[in-house]
Amino acid sequence: LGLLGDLRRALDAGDVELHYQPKVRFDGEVAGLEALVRWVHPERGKVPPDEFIAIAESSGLMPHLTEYVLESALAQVARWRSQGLNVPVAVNVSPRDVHTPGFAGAVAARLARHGVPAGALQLEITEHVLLEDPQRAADTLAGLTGHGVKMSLDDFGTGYSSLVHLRRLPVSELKIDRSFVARLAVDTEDAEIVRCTVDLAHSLGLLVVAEGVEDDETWERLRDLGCDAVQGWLVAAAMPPSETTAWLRARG
Ligand code: G
Ligand code: G
Ligand code: NA
Ligand code: MN
Repeated sequence: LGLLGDLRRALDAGDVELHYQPKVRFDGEVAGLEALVRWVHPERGKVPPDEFIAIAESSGLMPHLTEYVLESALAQVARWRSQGLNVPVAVNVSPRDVHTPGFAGAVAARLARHGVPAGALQLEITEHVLLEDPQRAADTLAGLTGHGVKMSLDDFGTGYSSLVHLRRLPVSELKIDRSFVARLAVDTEDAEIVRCTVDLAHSLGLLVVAEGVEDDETWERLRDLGCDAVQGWLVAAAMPPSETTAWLRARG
């Protein structure tokens, strides 16, 4: 399996990059940035993240990939902070990470090493963290929130028995999966699902971010439904660090 070896080498060589996609509030304020990993293979060109993340998951390389992403994202956050750009960054973590012993402490140590306050880091998890060992996952998540790291529940609505999970997970934000957002303006059932999700999240004290917002009409519907922030190509696609810096500066 050539791709796994190549990914391992790319991580060792620092050849995997992070791009950043903004989450913005309806008043235009930047709520944060999501770090999204990008790998350009020397021969194959761009490898879709879904593809190499699946490989990392199944091969046991995932903890290493996550360490790499956290390291790279925190170095970037520290750089931005030193330039007066105090924007929180969200990193996607996999169920495997949450089940790695010592994960919460390792994240806290990494924050300290970069001089980044915990409040500047958010971790995006999915409901899948509860599939394997819910108690271990709950302990790790409690450890992370205890350190001041904010948790966000990604891809909401695509898992199973979502309400039970929502009650059990110490998250402060819920991201509505883009499969519900994409056709919001034309599909009344999707619109109802989003309305109920926003209301449910708010009744539990969570912020709601809608993913995959591509047009003005969807933006307006989400604003009217009381959603807190949006992410999507309408605002910006994921950008390399230098472009993100320029984007942040242009926003004032
Ligand atoms: O831009 P997009 O193609 O980046 O992302 C595809 C999928 O890969 C999404 O499900 C996204 O959450 C996931 N993903 C992107 N970056 C990372 C990462 O650094 N770690 C993990 N675990 N998943 C990521
Ligand atoms: O699973 P996760 O939610 O982290 O996945 C984010 C994925 O969604 C990434 O692949 C990212 O590039 C993609 N994405 C971000 N904004 C949009 C958008 O407006 N439209 C579409 N189709 N995809 C988007
Ligand atoms: Na995500
Ligand atoms: Mn998502």
